[in-house]
Amino acid sequence: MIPSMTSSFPMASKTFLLLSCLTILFPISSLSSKLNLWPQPTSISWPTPAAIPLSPSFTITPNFSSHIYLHRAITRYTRLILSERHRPIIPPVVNLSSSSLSTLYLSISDLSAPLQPGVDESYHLYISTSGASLTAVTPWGAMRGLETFSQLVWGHQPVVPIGMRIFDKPLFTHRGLLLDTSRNFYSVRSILRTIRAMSYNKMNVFHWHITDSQSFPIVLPSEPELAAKGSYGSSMSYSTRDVKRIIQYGLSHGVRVVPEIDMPGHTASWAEAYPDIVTCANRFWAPTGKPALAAEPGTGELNPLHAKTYQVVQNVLRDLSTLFLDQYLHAGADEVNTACWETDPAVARFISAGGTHDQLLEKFINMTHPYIADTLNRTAVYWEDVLLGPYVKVQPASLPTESTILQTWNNRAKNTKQIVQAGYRVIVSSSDFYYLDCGHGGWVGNDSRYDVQEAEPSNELFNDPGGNGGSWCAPYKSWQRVYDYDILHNLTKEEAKRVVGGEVALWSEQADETVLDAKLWPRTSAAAEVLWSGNKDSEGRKRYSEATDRLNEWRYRLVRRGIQAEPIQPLWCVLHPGMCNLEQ
Ligand code: CP6
Repeated sequence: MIPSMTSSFPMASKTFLLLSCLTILFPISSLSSKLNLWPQPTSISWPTPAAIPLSPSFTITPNFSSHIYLHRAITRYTRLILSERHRPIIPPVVNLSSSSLSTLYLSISDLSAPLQPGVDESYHLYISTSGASLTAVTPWGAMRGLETFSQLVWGHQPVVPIGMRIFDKPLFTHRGLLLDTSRNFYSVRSILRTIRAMSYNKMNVFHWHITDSQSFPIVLPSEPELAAKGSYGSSMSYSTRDVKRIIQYGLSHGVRVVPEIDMPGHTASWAEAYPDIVTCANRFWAPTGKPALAAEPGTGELNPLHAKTYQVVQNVLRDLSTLFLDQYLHAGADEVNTACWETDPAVARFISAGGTHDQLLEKFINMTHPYIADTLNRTAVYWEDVLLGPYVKVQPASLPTESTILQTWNNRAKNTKQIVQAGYRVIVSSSDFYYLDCGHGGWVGNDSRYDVQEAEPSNELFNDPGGNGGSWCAPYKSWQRVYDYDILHNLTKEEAKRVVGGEVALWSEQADETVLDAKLWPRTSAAAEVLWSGNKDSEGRKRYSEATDRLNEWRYRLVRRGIQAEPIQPLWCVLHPGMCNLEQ
């Protein structure tokens, strides 16, 4: 499973020679005492750079007898630690102790803490000549500490730093990644790999945007027709067994799986099984003169005035809460397109009799939110649109603050502030910084640089039929842009307390598993660090320059761990340390 390091790092031996020379040329202090970790821990001390060989019989010894998920993590990390043989780009120069380290003692005070929002993920790691110890409050904190320990081991004959102490805990409790499995299908294998990569980066929420207008790829026991007719085929849908496997794998990696079934918009795929409850299904609904919401082929929306809609929706939500264990249940509610609703005669009559679009959404939310919150006992997560509009929105009274979390994605100046001031907790996933699918190019209607000779479309929406590429959310979000983003900007300390964290997103109109790893990594690592320990050094300066080298090394480690992360620099930079980093 773990490719040999030479395949991903072909010049390794040459590098080693070169670096050995460099340590002679440069003052030892600037080269010697740094080990690159990602994400950077909150606090780390290593007063005298010294190391100890790792015993080939190294084991991780817990102070408790059984925890199914933590034991899986222990087995996994023991194997990784003994086999990885990481070669730092700048190898630390250390005094090597003659004894060896054979045990990492692991102790946990609250073994029964469930993996849930806000669970304690802190850990304390101390490595000395007399032994190594990892202390955590919960198994999930222990998993974070095991990851850190694995990153501290280096060398062909593996060694570990001694005299090192790390206290670490996350800045934000919600460090997520959204994957859209509706526009294009992703195999279970690629989802598991993504969860594994998330755990390397100490991320803890896999937001699974399961369904959308284009396909309905989850088999639900009470509504099997939705997937039977609405998926891309039986080989492209997730069975109950698949779902359980993904959730169990998440638990073994300290990653919660939050399901999203988007509704009432983004539901054309439901019409394959239930044409009568979906309006304007399978139309490319892009009304001229209006910003077109959800304007993709396969637009479609649940009809809020049809009683059967709520039977189906309740079955779907109930099945979802039975399958998924997490406290959060995401019910979408983004981009409701009023023109699509109005294609239905009953809706048109309601509007011409003086009813409003807001009332239609309110009816839908009032019929579903209490079901999620009171009957199923879940915290409902919705996209910000449901409260802020701009086209359709509900009154705050329909969204109790204690059972609702809102997720931002538009970049209106004050959206996050408005939401927290209204008393809601918020997850930030600004499309200007955190949307990883963006930047494919595509034709941009009135930009002459992209002019084509004939039939230039007048409406830019038609320039990229099918997707969000092109002008929608360009440019490509570089890792630096992701890293730079401050999700708390403009908030007071009090307001900031309601920000539970952030999520990067891979919408998949123009992505599938052939490009998955390179689209996610290492850009998601940039967000992972910001959400774990921030983007500033101890003096409050943004750590761009330092982070560049550290992320470069981290990317090589990800590749060697089987994650096809894209390069951030030419290999030349690895062979010429310091040359690619202007601030060094
Ligand atoms: N699908 C769904 C999408 C988007 C959203 N919801 C989206 C909108 C604009 C951009 C990128 C993605 N493709 N269901 C918005 C939350 Cl730029």
